[in-house]
Amino acid sequence: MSEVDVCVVGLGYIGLPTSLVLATSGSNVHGVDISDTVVEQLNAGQATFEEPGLQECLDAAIATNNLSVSNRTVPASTYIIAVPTPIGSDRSPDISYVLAAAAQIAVHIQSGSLVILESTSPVGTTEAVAKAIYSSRDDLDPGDIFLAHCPERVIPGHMLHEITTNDRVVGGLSFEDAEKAADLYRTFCTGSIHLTDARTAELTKLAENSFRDVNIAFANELSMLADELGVDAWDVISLANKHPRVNILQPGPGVGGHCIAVDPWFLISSAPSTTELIRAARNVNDSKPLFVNRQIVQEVKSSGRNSVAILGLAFKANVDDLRGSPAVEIVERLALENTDLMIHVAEPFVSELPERLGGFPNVRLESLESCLDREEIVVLLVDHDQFKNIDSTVLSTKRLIDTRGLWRELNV
Ligand code: SAJ
Repeated sequence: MSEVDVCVVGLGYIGLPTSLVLATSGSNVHGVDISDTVVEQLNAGQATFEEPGLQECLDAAIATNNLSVSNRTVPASTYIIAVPTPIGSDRSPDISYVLAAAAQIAVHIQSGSLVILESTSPVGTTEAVAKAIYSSRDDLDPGDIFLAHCPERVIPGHMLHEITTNDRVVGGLSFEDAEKAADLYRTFCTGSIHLTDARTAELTKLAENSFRDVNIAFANELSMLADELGVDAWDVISLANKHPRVNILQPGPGVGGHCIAVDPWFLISSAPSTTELIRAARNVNDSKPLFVNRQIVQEVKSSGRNSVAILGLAFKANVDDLRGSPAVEIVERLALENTDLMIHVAEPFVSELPERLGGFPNVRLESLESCLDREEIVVLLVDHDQFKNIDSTVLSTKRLIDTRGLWRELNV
């Protein structure tokens, strides 16, 4: 392979698709990941997670000869940091992976290099990356390199479409930095590129995800309120949404994944006394799994049964991602607090139970058919397409807890 144009650090849910679309759009890309399994799998031509079109895009990138993958950063004209930014046990942001990536690329950087931070980050992180690079390189003067934050915006399930079509916000440490980064995105993105400064871009991304969290919290609170008042929440939402200026989101068993449930904490942590609404929304969404647990236990008691079927473990529909999933949390609590209850789980996107559930003797992963054949109580936690197609005559014989309102549409 000839000289590397872009070195992407972190080949997870964002770094991998970004590397692939860059490679298929003509850039020479070197992808870097600390996981040997990820590197081996990609070098063997296999996509590392379930996402529509990802395998085909990997095949296409390999065919261009524009893609290489290893666990070491290499010299390149542009570096993209796409590593995780989790929260710690005290819910404060942990940017150590970003700073570690900055240290890795700092050794290769030259005057005129472009560094882009894609990871969702607390306000001020792009400046911290600049500081980390310059403090380890006495030979570079501030302004010698271009630095920008270009937060990712893709939604799992539609990543490859959104990565090339969504508008992007590019925030530079200077206007020139933003312009330089925007040029790279223009090579593969047909959406508009909006230039701003790095801090504005950081806060914009956190505002987007917090906005969604607050709106889902409203739907979740409404669903609990409707339950208390004996009204169907989905009827209310569907009727309220007929108003031209109302658009209530969908309630569920809680908010999962590693973005919507995490990013609001970056804001709360930065400005604890100015983020009351954002914190309240987090608390509402975090309380929803407990509410569902109580519903299940109540149904078990009133039925006199000692087993249930749980449909879905993923954090949302049609993905294989179990990270931060409220469904996993619900099953774990149920198993832990009800040792006499047998829990049969159907999750078509996984072949084994996640570590958190694997140790429970009363939790078993089964096929959907066997769960439905055997169980009277059926709890829907994820609205996967497979669950939409269950025969309504089968469902009509069950005691149902439908946390997503999926079967309501089937008029069961
Ligand atoms: N959820 C509901 N009700 C809804 C919508 C979602 O309960 O009406 C739940 C889902 O089931 C899931 C969680 O919320 O548990 C989050 O799912 P999501 O589809 O809202 O979002 P993510 O986490 O898959 O992706 C979000 C997106 N952000 C926004 O829509 C503002 C995506 O564009 C971001 O790129 C992504 O976060 C990210 O990585 O930041």
